[in-house]
Amino acid sequence: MCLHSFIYPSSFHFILHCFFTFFFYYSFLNSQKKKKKKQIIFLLLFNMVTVSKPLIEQFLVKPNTSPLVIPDIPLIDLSKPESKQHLVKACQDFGFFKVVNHGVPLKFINKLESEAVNFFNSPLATKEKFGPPDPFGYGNKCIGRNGDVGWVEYLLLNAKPESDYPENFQGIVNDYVTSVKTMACEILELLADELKLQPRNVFSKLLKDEQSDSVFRVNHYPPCPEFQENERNGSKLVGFGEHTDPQIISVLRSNNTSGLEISLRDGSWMSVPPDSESFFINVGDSLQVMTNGRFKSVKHRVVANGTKSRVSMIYFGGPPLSEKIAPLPSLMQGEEDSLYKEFTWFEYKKSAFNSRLSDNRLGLFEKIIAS
Ligand SMILES: O=C(O)CCC(=O)C(=O)O
Repeated sequence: MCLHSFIYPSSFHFILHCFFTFFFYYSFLNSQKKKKKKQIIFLLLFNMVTVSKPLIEQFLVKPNTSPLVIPDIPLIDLSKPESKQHLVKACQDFGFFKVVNHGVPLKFINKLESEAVNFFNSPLATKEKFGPPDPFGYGNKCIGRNGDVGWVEYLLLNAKPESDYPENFQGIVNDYVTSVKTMACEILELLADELKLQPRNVFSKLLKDEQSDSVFRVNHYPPCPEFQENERNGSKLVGFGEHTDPQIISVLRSNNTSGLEISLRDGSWMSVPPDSESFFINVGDSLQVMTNGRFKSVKHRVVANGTKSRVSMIYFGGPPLSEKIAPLPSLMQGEEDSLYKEFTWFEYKKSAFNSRLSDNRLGLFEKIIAS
């Protein structure tokens, strides 16, 4: 797919746009005096050079350092009794892991993926009927409302059962989300067990609550052949800029196209090999706070590529808006101080929505502890 076809529904629309733009400038020029005409032509030429070159450049980032030693992504088999210990270790060390034997039926995954592919293959005008996202709906290249862009189109949906979805997604999203949420709750309960927290649903009840503010997102990163030229210069094409997820836990599944990268403690970026039969789990900011920093909310990003399309679906398990997010007292040892000021999920979400993707969103809620 070339640049203009990702922006315009068809080449015809692109040509029509060029024609009217040319006509507009031509009539405008004819209405000006000779000296002014020269200035305008100069400005136009200048703009043509700077505007035609940089479209792709808005989406490029220079690669950061790669890890010296590439660690293994923790792999957790949910059918094994010892998975609890591994889960806690993975949340502490990486804030990220892969799960197998997850119990989510393959047919739910496949149905949703094929419906997502149909949706993203439909004409732009059809997709735009579901946009712009407010906060739910179809979005294209603009992520959030603070100027973040990525080589991605997406559907952001409410994860509550019976929400209003594009017609072909009805039922299919519910089946998938219900099943993935069950897995997320099981993981959260195993974590609570291993941390000796009572009751064991201390985290999972927030996702199970009727008022849980959970969302579901399907992302499509189209291939971008124009990018291959830049790839040779060592740049990367941003699909989804670096960020942490604000919620409690995120459950990600993608097709077999790579692109996801996680940030390691030394600041390097590690590419996560895709695996369409497993799920990847991210610790979110809220879980980091509830564990007073024991679990790490993982910084991650997606790089798109020149030839293959990536489709990912992510369930973001969040608490009710009124929920106070604070370190669990039963986890605090001795004189341990809370690292965070108190806030509700509503306050944190609002603050996150007003920030850029890469901002340190939790920074605003950290306490400065006198030593
Ligand atoms: O598409 C992906 O693989 C991850 C996207 C992501 O991080 C997000 O939607 O928050």
